[in-house]
Amino acid sequence: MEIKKYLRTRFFPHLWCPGCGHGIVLGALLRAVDKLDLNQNDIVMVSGIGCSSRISGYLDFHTLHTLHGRALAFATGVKLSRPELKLIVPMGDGDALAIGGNHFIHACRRNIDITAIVMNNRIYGMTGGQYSPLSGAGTLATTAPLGVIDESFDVAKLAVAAGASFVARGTTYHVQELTGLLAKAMAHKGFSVVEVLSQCPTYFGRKNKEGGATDMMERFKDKTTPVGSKAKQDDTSLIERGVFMDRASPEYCEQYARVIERSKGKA
Ligand SMILES: Cc1ncc(C[n+]2csc(CCOP(=O)(O)OP(=O)(O)O)c2C)c(N)n1
Ligand code: SF4
Repeated sequence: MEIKKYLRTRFFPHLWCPGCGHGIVLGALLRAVDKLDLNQNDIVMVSGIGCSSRISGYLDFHTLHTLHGRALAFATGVKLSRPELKLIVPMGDGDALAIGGNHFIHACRRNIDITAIVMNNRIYGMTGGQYSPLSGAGTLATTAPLGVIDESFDVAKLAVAAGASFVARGTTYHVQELTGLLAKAMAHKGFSVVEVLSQCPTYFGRKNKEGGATDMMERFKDKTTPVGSKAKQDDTSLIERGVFMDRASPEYCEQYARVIERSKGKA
């Protein structure tokens, strides 16, 4: 794969810390785009604010770097006005599920044809390590030096319950699997969500004494298991990877086009 054609190399070196998982997600995403043979001029990437959201700056697609938590709202507008384009929205766990939680749920419910990538490093990386909705009780963060008391939740289950028609989870350790999941998500018609367990060694790793980037990735290997595996029955604390939902369901822009047709009929 000729990776450079997808990159805006003039913006390099990138701002990610050494060992950050977000660059691995970028690599997997590009391999998925290449695998599907998508035309980069047909791709619109919309992002909010965060280390994860910086992905849009480095890629030579049509890109919009918008407001923290509002990427899905902007992407919905783009998709409704140009339904033929492929929309990808990379978000951090804070971006997608704290300030942007409302937009996330409603994008799932509408089943609009957008691929949302939730890069879950369990922390607000860009702003200095504040705890996020996915940090989890008992973890440490700059805003919780004595331990987080808020419980986290399962993004994949939330997405399924809210109506997303494709939902998957991968990690930065299982990079080939991640490429496959991202390709499936982008090929899917409807709202697709891929949660990626990604490491922030600078804040989450350091605060929680998880070691360096490679130790954190080893943990993704040890603490996850393919969906439906026997290992999960034996150890319920394991986090499942793979596809949780993949179903055909009416897509929002197509439904909206029918409403327009009906309105013309009435006129
Ligand atoms: C409306 C608004 N509120 C707060 C911020 C500050 N802010 C920027 S990025 C961010 C959180 C970043 O965390 P996350 O979305 O999880 O992404 P990461 O940096 O960890 O990849 C916050 C709170 C902002 N830019 N705009
Ligand atoms: S602060 Fe964390 S999320 Fe942000 S670039 Fe550094 S390692 Fe990555």
